[in-house]
Amino acid sequence: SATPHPVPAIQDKETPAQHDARMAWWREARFGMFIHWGLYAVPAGEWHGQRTTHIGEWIMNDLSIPVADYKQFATNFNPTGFSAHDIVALAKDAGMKYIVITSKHHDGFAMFDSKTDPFNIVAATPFKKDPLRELAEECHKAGIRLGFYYSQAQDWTAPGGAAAVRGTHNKETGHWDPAQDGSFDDYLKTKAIPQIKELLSNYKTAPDIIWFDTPTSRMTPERAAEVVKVLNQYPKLIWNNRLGGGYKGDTETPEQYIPAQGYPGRDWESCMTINDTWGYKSFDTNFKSTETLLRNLIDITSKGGNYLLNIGPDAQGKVPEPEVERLHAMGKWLAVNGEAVYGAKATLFGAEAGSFAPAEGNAKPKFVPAWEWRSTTKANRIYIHLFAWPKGSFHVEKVPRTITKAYLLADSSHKALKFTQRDGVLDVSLPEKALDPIATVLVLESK
Ligand code: FHN
Repeated sequence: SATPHPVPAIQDKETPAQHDARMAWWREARFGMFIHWGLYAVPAGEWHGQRTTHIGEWIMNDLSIPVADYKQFATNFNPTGFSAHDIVALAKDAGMKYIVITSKHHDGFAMFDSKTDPFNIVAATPFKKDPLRELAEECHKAGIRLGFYYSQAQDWTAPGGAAAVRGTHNKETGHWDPAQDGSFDDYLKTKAIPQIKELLSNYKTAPDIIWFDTPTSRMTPERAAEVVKVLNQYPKLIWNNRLGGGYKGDTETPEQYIPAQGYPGRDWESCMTINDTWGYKSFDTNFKSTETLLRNLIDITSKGGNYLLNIGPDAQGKVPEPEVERLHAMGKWLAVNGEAVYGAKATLFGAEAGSFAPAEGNAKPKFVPAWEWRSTTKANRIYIHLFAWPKGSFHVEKVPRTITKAYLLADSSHKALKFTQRDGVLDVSLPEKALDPIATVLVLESK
């Protein structure tokens, strides 16, 4: 059995029923918006004529930008195009139920009004406003849940936050400038923990999620326990598995892939980018198609997880248009077919059912969209999300329920389709053409 934590977390103390109650809204939600927005939007992937080949928010580490130079970006950060109202409206229109935004990424720059450290958007920029406050208010009005991403174990501009061997340019921990020297414990005590407290108490309502990123070996059980003491004061808070120190948190967080079997018995959320970067990069135009994004959402839901899909606003605070377009298109599909996603549970046919080419292994980062269909489940309904349209009829075996009616969700009259079911083998007659080329949902009702 696991070693007991120095300080028990909420997950160690609550009953299964209390845990289910705390996770209920999150399990219902299925689809959330990740926002990577910070000072790295100013260089937008390029510094002194050099383009980073890595993700945009890592530019400081990737190009070994000295702390003082990086901090200079703040004097040019004036995102007057940012509208919390528009971003929340975009999330809502896309059918997303929650937002998780970077309050402080590895670069150490706080995107909120922090009294702890002046390296923040209110104190260090001409903008002078707190976008997280605006976001908190707009989310509250719109009924969208809000989470704050916080990089607790790595901070490249705070002394001690980027601790590694001096002089080693280490891509994982980042340490290349004497200004980064210092004690990790001091960093935790004087910056990370006070800022986490601020995030939990600055606004009218406490956030619904703290999304930690990402543990290093320095985040020992004893150090993590100091953070847990703070989290324990917020009994409704959901937090992920990236705190460190052996704390498992509430959610598994596969990044940029869909685990082939999901995580039976654990809540989980795949976070993914729309192009190839989290933080804005002016020259990354490798946007995934709406088809891929929507089928990712369906695939994830069919395995019992949530999809946290990222947008990367630019230095003006504007969301790149190709991202906006795709989110609107997803929302259009969800407006018709959302019933088969929100609150839906994993497939009854096994995670690989419907695959032409089953995804391999948990760690496989590549998305293989060669499927015929995916399935999600509710109490009296099985949903078959058809990606490829079968000729004449849909055939499936081992149906574990007695079906009483079959129809297409996108057919507003819910006209009954003819079907036969014998020994669990079901055949449903289909119209000639799919109602939606990306995914047409066949509903199988049972008593
Ligand atoms: O290093 C970060 C990365 O920049 C990004 O924030 C992702 C999002 O999950 N997480 C980290 C790597 O795990």
